[in-house]
Amino acid sequence: MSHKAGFVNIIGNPNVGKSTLMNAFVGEKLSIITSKAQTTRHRILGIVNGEDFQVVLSDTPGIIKPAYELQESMMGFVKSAFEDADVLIYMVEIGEQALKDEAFFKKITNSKIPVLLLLNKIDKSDQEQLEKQVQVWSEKVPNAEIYPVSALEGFNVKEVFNRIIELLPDSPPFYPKDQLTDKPERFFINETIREKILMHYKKEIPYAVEVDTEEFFEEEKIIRVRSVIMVERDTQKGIIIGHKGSALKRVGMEARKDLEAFFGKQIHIELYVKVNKNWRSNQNQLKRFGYNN
Ligand SMILES: Nc1nc2c(ncn2[C@@H]2O[C@H](COP(=O)(O)OP(=O)(O)OP(=O)(O)O)[C@@H](O)[C@H]2O)c(=O)[nH]1
Ligand SMILES: [Mg+2]
Repeated sequence: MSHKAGFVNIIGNPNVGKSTLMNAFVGEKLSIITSKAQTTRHRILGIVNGEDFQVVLSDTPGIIKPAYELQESMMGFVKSAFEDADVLIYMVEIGEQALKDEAFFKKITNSKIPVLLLLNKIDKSDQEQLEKQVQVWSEKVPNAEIYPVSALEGFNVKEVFNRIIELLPDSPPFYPKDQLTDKPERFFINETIREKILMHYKKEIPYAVEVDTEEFFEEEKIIRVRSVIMVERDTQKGIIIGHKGSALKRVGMEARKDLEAFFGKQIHIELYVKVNKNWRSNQNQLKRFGYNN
């Protein structure tokens, strides 16, 4: 029996729904999703296994012009996703403008590998607008196959997945068939906590935050973790903690709820906040948090 396998890498502007799509393909909440741009900071693998196929999806950060080291590193992940893709998914949302980064856009339009351009969030659009948009994008990216989708509502997701399988090369699997992702448990703890911070804090705060799980003990019935929320300044620390610790408590409670569902086990999270001045611009700190590429 023949077996197909390959890398399918999802790229596009911030906030267009890349992570929502990956989670829909995998059927698990591997990537965090929020209404804010730059939610995803890493390249995250989501592996979908079948008897005769293995699709290795990559969710990547939204493409931006980097302003500091962290963002440089995020764009490094995007770059790497161009290098090993067997199929490229370029996701755009209804009504958006093209990528601000010309070089990345050229890589898509000059791509030698198949490009699926997914026009997302069509649940927010009507037939007339949709037809116009398909026209616009087929001119901008003539080498792509265009699919209107709703990652949120699952519209056309299955059809796109079937097309991906058709396009994959014959190959043995790259990962064990029971593997779902390349990231360790701690990563999902960090990300879930960061998702709550993106949801509950305004302006610059979520962008100044990094989460690091320093301790992870798995017992038979419970997982005990100790995670530190890093901020860049003292004032940010006070905001994260909130009045009598109420804001921090909410983050911990909500993260615990999600993580208990994810791991299928009781979780105890100890959270604390630490100032780590300018970690976003510090190469050594970034390396420590997994932004070395
Ligand atoms: N209406 C609608 N909203 C969607 C759809 N797909 C995603 N969204 C919403 O769009 C927002 C961004 O979704 P994400 O999946 O986090 O987007 P992303 O491209 O991964 O964003 P970054 O990681 O910041 O680059 C969230 O509020 C999603 O719920 C869709 O098909 N329809
Ligand atoms: Mg994302």
